[in-house]
Amino acid sequence: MTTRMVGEPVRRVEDPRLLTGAGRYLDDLGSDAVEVAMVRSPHAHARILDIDVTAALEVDGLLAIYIYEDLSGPLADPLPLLIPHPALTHGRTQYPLARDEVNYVGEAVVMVVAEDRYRAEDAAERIVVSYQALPPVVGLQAARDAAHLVHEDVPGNVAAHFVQEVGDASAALATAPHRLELDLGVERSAGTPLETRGVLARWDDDSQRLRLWTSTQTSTGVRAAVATKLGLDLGSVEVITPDVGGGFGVKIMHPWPEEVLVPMAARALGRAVKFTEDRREHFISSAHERGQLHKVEVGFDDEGHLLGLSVRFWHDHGAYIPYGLIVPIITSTQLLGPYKPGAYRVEFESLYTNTVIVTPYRGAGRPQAVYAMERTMDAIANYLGMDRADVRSNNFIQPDEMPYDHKLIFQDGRPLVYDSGDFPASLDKLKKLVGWDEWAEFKADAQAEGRRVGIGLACYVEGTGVGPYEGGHVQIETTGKVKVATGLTSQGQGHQTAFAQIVADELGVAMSDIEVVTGDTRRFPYAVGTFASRAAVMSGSAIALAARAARAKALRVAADALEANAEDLEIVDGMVRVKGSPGAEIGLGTVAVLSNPLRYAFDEASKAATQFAVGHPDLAPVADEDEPGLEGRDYYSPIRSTFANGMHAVIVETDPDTAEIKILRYCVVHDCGRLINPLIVEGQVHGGVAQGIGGALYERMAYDENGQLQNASFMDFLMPYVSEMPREIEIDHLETPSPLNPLGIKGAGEAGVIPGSAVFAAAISDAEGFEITSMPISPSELFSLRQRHQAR
Ligand code: MCN
Repeated sequence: MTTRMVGEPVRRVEDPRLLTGAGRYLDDLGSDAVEVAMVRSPHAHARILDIDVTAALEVDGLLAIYIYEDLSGPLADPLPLLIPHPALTHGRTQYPLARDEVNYVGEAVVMVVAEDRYRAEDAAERIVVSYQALPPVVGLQAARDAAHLVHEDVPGNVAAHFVQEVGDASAALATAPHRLELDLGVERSAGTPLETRGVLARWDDDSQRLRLWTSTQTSTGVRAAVATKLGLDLGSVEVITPDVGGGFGVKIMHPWPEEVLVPMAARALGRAVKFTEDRREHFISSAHERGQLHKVEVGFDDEGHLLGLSVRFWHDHGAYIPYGLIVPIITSTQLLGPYKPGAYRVEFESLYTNTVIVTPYRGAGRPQAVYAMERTMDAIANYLGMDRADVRSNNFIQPDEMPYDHKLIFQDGRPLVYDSGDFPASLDKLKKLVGWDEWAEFKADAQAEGRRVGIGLACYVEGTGVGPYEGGHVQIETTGKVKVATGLTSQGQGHQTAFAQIVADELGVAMSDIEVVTGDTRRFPYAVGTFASRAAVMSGSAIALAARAARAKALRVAADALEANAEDLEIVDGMVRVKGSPGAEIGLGTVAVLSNPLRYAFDEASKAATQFAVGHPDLAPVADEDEPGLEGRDYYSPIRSTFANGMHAVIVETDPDTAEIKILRYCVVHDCGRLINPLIVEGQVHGGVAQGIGGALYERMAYDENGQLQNASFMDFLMPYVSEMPREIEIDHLETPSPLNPLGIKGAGEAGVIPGSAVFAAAISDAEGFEITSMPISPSELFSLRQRHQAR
């Protein structure tokens, strides 16, 4: 009997290769390529007066210098605005090279191509750009004050203003027995993948085709953009994603300026051209996120039931908006978490600032949303003197209320309807795991020893598996091996393993006989991409459907060969056999040969199959409805997102003298529906929790008032190392399957990061006895807060 693979903690098949240094990342490719260096703006806001390249022309090995005036056709237009939204009334995107104005330090102004990077950098250094500095708008307060404008034609720096309301929140607030107001802030941060951005392009003059390798989360998006910008057919552009050393949302953007400029140069020069971003460039010219200020008003009754909730927030969108309003819209809808809010009004403004652009970073607006909502829950509990967990459970949507329609519009433009989840069961599990009911005793004992300890709890719901579609292709080879392809890309999520598990179950073949390819438009040309925790739901479902199609055909063909009914067949260990009839069997490889009208093969592995076919001269030809080959292709397109959920608790200890914040325990209860691979999901949760800890305690983009990023290196931008992580992240799973897809899956890739700021703010507040309202929080900030509270 073949063991079922879905649900098993299978070790990742990717790891032996990656862990032994055999991975092939972008910069490992193209040893023959000439290289690019970019001249970037040193000003946060300035007019370009002149670009003098004379001195650069003398650099030996220089091949080309491009400024805006060298761009023509669609390349001279601003980069596309992805995912437009009616509320985005003042969308502005950047030109591939700045035209007459720069709007953040790091904006690309000139591209230099030379025989190697050294010479490209030498030439770049000799280019003199004259600027007229303009007053920069740095930070949300400056953007709101609007003393200066980022874009002259955008009044008040307001790119978008959006309101959604269910019920009458003002009336509910006015009549509620109790009412609280909170001001809550989260600072700007960023995903910082170990591998920075990079792109390599080769132009083939004979076939007039472009081949592009790029470190991306969206290979098909890059292909579409490059084809459009260079005036090529989609079919003339191939995009291949090599190993990607992390993306975390940064590489969701498409195209980056370099992704269209490098192929342009490759075509013009007839040389392979490569760009590899350095670390400082990554900080100042890729993307950031998180910066938001929130004003919450909440009305509730004596048991803490929410009656009315009104949230206004301001979102720092940076200098341009390439990625629509995805982040603030996610905040505005996912803020509700597992709760029924009563009447709800949410309103946000997206504001331009003279800082790096904003695109979704793992969690995408949810860490801020959960922080705002969970701080509100804690405030209600403190006000009423209630247990923090009880206030939450009093407001939970109950399992028998699923599907639950919030009567709001979600980020994908569809109704915000939760499909599944059992929040009371999750909370019970978390309380048991962390010892919630024993906490008061633990805390009292610790306090008696002069220690400051605190516990925090935070709940979240996450829309995952967003559409519109993803596809899968499953091909059974004449060797009996199976090749699987899907168009989305992988950045370390273990897709090769998880997708192979799905196919192993659907086809009854060993995982070692399955090869999975992602992010290669030659293998699968249609796809959306890897973001929003969607790969498992979208490609996992599509691949399962494709495998089912391949299986159905295998059974049809084998039924002919075995003179049996297809319904009486099963596939076990790669053999199609008649149930209950030992000996009547045929290998899948043989079935693949039989599915090929030529019915002969030259390779050794297929010889036996050929003989089998020749020995059955009366075999029916490939049935009329079938195409030759043993393969299946299918697409999965959900009616709406499926909603994962989880709850985290952390116990911290703060040093009474130094205000150092130590993590004593970190507990997670997580529900991503049916688990394909618990080991991978736990790895994803661990990585996410690490980023959540970073967001809560360390990571922030420290801009000065001139818009210069002060910490654009790993020396200065603090991240949690293994030494800052808790010794263990304790995880318990709850599996409430999604009814929306064939495998009952919900996404898991972002979950770990989402409650980070909320849960730490709660725990530190509990330890200190005053409320934390701005994140991240460092020991020195905690120290100052203590002094301020003592002075009161
Ligand atoms: N999985 C599973 N069972 C489930 C759900 C998921 O076994 N019920 C597995 C999947 O098969 C997949 C992994 O968990 O191998 C994550 O699946 P999913 O939730 O579908 O998320 P995606 O694969 O779409 O990954 C995207 C998500 C996002 S949005 C960011 S950002 C992120 C993340 O994943 N960036 C990452 N995890 C990352 N992990 C690494 N190493 N590097 C990144 O850049």
